Amino acid sequence: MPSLKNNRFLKAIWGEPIDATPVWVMRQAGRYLPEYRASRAKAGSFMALCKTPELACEVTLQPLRRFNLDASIIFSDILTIPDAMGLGLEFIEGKGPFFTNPLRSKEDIKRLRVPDLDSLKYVYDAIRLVRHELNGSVPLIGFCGSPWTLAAYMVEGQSQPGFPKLERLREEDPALLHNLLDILAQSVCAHLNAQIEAGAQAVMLFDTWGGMLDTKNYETFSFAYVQKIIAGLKRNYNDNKIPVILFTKGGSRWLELMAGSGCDMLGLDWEISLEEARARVGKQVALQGNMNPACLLEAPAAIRTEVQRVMASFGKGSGHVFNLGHGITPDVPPENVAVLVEAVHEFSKPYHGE
Ligand code: 1CP
Repeated sequence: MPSLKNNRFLKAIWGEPIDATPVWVMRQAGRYLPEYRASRAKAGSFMALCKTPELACEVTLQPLRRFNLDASIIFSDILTIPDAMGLGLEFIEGKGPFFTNPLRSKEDIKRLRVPDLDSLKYVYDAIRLVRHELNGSVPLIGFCGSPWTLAAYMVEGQSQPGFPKLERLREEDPALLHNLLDILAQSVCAHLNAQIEAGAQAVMLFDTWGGMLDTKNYETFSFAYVQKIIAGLKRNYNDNKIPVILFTKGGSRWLELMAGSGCDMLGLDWEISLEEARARVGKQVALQGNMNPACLLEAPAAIRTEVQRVMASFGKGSGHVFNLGHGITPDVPPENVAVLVEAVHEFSKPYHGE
């Protein structure tokens, strides 16, 4: 294992003894932090923030300066891959991501190629900078979207409830969709491996929209590609074991299947209790999650109670990384994140040791 001053996160994934449960927060660098909003304003746009390694490094470190977090995650976005494929990513205030050149025809899909990794060099440069700045304090997580989730945005052009254009493509031309998913799986695998080479000490796959599928279609259109990606990752790099985290929003129906994907930890939303998840797969993989992000809008006492409930649900021993069940929302007061992080460390002590 790498020599880190705080190694709780990696130890928890490998099921090794720890003194307290590690915690980080999905989207921990984001709009709920005033210093993030200032950096974004300075950059001029979300994409400029992503593509300027010094600024991406700065916003990655912002939550770590405020809170006693046990892991960092590189500031970037899952949609940088489609941007590198030529789809032209933009973010509209209040509307979210959209592509100026979405996939509108068979030819658009047939023309796609695995992007030259040079066009994503800004991500690797940011990772190298963050590793330097962290100086071994906590590990750095790299990430990507799953092929299914990336395809959803690329076909739709933007976020759209139910992703109707993607669903139509899946029903009318599944072979063409498989072409797209295959190119994306190769791209995701290459991008994650390049992040590992640049210094990412764990990698996480976000399958935010996998849960919209039924079981058969999930296996065919999402899981099959996730499995291929995991099989192609550099799991041993420079004598370090690089753990893989798989997060599928709405995926608790498929815990056993996902635990067999080759991943080392499953990220869970709050649909399922950690107790049930641990009973179903606990020996095979570690678990990450799963407090409802809405709890962070409540009073400190309520947050502390909920932290205790989530921790009691997992129970004693290593193998749990505390997190939210989905990203933190922009309306959360930053002080509440401090309450969460301190509560996890404080209340988890009795769950570890003799
Ligand atoms: O306006 C802003 O400043 C942009 C808000 C924002 C942020 C802070 C976006 C736009 N992306 C990000 C960063 C980001 N995105 C991270 C950074 C690391 C961290 O601190 O955790 C990560 C891991 C992501 C991943 C991401 N982007 C996902 C998967 C995770 C999830 O939340 O489900 C998805 C689906 C996206 C797409 C995306 N990018 C941004 C938004 C608002 C969205 C979601 C759009 C939608 O609702 O469909």
